[in-house]
Amino acid sequence: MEIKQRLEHIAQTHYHQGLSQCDRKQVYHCLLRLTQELCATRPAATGTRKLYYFSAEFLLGKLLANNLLALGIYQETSRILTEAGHTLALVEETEPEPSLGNGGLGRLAACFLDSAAALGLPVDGVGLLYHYGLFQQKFQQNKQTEYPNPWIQDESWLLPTGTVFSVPFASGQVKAILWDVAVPGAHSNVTNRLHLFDVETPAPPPSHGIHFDKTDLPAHLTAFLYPDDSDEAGRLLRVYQQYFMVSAGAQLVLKELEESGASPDHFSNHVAIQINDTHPSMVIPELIRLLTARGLSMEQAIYQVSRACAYTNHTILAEALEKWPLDFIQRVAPVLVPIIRELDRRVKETHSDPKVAILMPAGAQNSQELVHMAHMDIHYSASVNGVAALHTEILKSSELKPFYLIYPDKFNNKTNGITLRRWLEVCNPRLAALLDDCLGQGWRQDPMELQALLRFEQDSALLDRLLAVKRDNKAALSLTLTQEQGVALDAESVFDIQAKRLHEYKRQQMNALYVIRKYLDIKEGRLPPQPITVIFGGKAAPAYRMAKHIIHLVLSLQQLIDRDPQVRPWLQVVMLENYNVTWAERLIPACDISEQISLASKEASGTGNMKFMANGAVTLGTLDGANVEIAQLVGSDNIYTFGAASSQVIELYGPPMHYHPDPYYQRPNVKPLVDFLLSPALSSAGDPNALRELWNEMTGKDWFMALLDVEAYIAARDRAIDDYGHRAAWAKKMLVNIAHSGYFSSDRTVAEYNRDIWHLT
Ligand code: 26Q
Repeated sequence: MEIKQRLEHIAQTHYHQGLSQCDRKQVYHCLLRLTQELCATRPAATGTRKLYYFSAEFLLGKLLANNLLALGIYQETSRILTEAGHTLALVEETEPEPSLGNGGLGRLAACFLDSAAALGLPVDGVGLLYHYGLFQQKFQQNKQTEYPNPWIQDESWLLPTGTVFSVPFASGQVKAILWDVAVPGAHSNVTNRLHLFDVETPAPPPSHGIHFDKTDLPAHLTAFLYPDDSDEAGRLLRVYQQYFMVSAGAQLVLKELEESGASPDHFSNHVAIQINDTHPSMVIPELIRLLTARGLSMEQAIYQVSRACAYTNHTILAEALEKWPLDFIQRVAPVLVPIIRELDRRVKETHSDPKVAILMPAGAQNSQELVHMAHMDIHYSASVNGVAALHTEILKSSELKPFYLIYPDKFNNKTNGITLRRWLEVCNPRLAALLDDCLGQGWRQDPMELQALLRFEQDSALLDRLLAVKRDNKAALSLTLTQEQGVALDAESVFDIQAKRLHEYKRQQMNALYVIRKYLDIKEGRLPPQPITVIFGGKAAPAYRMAKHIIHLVLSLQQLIDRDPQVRPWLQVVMLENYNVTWAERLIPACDISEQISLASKEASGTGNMKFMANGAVTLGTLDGANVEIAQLVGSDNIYTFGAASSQVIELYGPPMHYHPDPYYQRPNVKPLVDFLLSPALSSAGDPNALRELWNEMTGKDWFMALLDVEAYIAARDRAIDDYGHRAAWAKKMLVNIAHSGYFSSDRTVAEYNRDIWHLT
C-alpha cells in the first residue's frame, strides 16, 4: 500500500476520520504508528558477531523526523501532510523528547546506534528506561530549579517485548521488564534495537521537585538518571541502577546467544560488548557469573568475557572516575563480590604496582575498600579507547600510563563523530538543500563528499546563499525563542553560542567574563563593531554548587543588560531554559561563533564542536579534545584558537600544583572583570552571597584556570567578531568548515570501531 493510503487507513481506524480532519496530535500518532509498522517489517542486521552497546545514557532526541528519513519517506510524508492541510515540522513539535541522557556520552551512544543501523551492522543498545529522566530545568529568581521530566506517554516509541528477567539483589529478586525502541537504518534495510529495562511497578512522580525516598526500592530504580548522590542512600541507588541494567542486559545477551544455537563456551566468537564509560562496568563480573553458572570454568569465563568486552573512556577528570566501596556492592549485589575479589587477586598476582589494582585497600585516603571500575575494565577488556586523538595520547602518557605500559596493544583512539542525518539533514534543511544544489545528494551517504564544496570557495553567488541560509536560520531561532521563552533576538547581530552541560572545566564563567568586558566597554563608550548576541544553554548537576552559581551569574547579567538601554542595542545575553536535543537542533544551524573553550586537556573530545562546524559556525576554542583535529582539518584561517596548551596545563597541575589565580587576577585587564561580580550593579539583579561565593572560587582557587586564559580569550574573540563583519571572507570560513566536517561523521567512527574492535561482519 502507498504511504498515503496507509496513513488514511490508520486515521480512519483510530479516529474515524480522514487525515485532513485530524488535529496535529492525531497526525503525529498516525505517523508514529506507520513508522512503527514499517520498522517492524525490516530485518535485524546480522553478522558473525553481535555488539551490545551498554550505556547508562541514550540521549535520543525526538525520533519521528529521523525515522522517516531513515525509512526514506520524509519528503513523501511531508508532501502528503501538506496536501492534507498539515505541516510536518509542526507535527514533529508535538513529539515529547525522550529524557534518557544528560550530555555528550549519551548523545554519542544515540549517534552510534543511528550509524550502526545505517551501516547495516548488528549493534543493539542496552540501557534503562528512566521515567522522569534527567531533570527539567526552570529558572526562578535567576537560579536553576529542577523538576521531574515525565516524558513517557501512552502512545510512544516504546514497544513492549514480553521479555522479563530476574535480577538477584541482596534484598531479593527484582523483575526487569524489557522495552524496545526500533532503530531503522538509513541506506540499509535493517532495523536494530535499543533495549531499555524497567521495573515492574515504577514509582509515581515525586511531589516535591526531584526529591524522593531513595530507599524506596525497587520502584525508584528507574525514576531518574543520575539521582542526587550527595548522601549514601543516593550512592547506593546508583549502584542498584547499574547492577539492574547490567544484570538484565547480560541475561538478554545470553538469551539471544542461546536462541541463536551457539554455545556459551564460544561466547566471544558471537558477542561483543562495548562498555560506555564505567557506569556499566559491573557487566564484566556479572557475565563471568552467568557463564560459570552455565558450566564454564572461572578460567574459561574470564577468557571469554575479556575477549568480548571493550571499554571506552570519556573523561580524565579524576572526580568522574568511578570508585565504589566494595561494601556497597556487597549490600546491593553480593553475588559479584567473590568474582571481583578473584579478578583483583589475579591482577595482583602478576602486577605488583598498587596503581593498577582493582581493589584499593582502606587507608589514609579512603575509609573503605574501593573497587576501581576503570581498572577492572582495562584488565578484563580486549580494547581501551579514548574519544579524540589528544585524549587518547593523554590517557597513554599520563592518566592511564601504568596500564599502557602493561597493555600497549589494547589502547586505541576512536575520534568521536556525529550523525549528519540528524545534525545536518534534519536540523538544517536549508543548508542541506543548498548542498544538494551544489554537490548533488551523494554527501548524504558519503559525507567525505562535502570536501567538494572547497571548489566553490571563490564562488560569490554560493557564498551569498550560504550567508542567506544562516540569516534565515537565525530568524527562525529568534521566532521560536520568542514563542517559547519570550525572548526576541536581533538576527542581524553575530550569534555567539555556548551550549553544553555546565561545568567549571568547560569554562562558561570565562565566557561570562567576556560579556562583562563588553558591558564595561559599551558603558565607557567603546562600542563593538556590530551588535553581539551571546547565547548560553546548559544544565548544572543539581548538587554542583559552582555550576549553579555560574548559571546565576549569566542570568543576572542577562537581566542587567536587558534593562540597560545604553548597552542593550549592542549586547544581548540569553541563558536558554531547559537546553536539550530539541533546542540544540534549533541553535546549532543559527550559530556564527561556536564556543569550545574548555581548559586544554580536560574535554575528552566534545561533539557539539563537530555539530556547529557542520552547520557553518566557526569555532572559537582551545586546542583541546577534537578541537585539535578540527584545527588541523580547516587550517588556522578558519578557526580561532587561543590559550595554554594541554602539555602546559598538565605541567601546571603537577604535583605539586603550580597554578594560583592571584597573579592573573591582579592584572589590570582582569581584576575589574572578576570584581564586577561584587559590584552593586550586578548585585541589583543577583544574589550577592552566591556571586561572592563564585568570586571567592575564581580568585582563590580557579581550579580550571579561567584567569590563566581569559586575556588570550578576549583577544581571540574580539578578532573573530571583527572578522565577522567582513561578510565574504567570513562566508569562506563557513564553507571551509562545512567542507571538512565529513570526517566527523559517526558513520566513520562506527566503521572504525567495527574494523578495529568489534569485527562484526
Ligand atoms: C561519575 C561518577 C558518579 C556519577 C556519575 C558520573 C558521571 C556521569 C556522567 C560521569 C560522567 C558522565 C558523562 C560524561 C560525558 O558526557 N562525557 C563526555 O563524553 C563525550 C563523548 O565521548 C565527549 O565528547 C565529552 O568530551 C565528554 O565530556
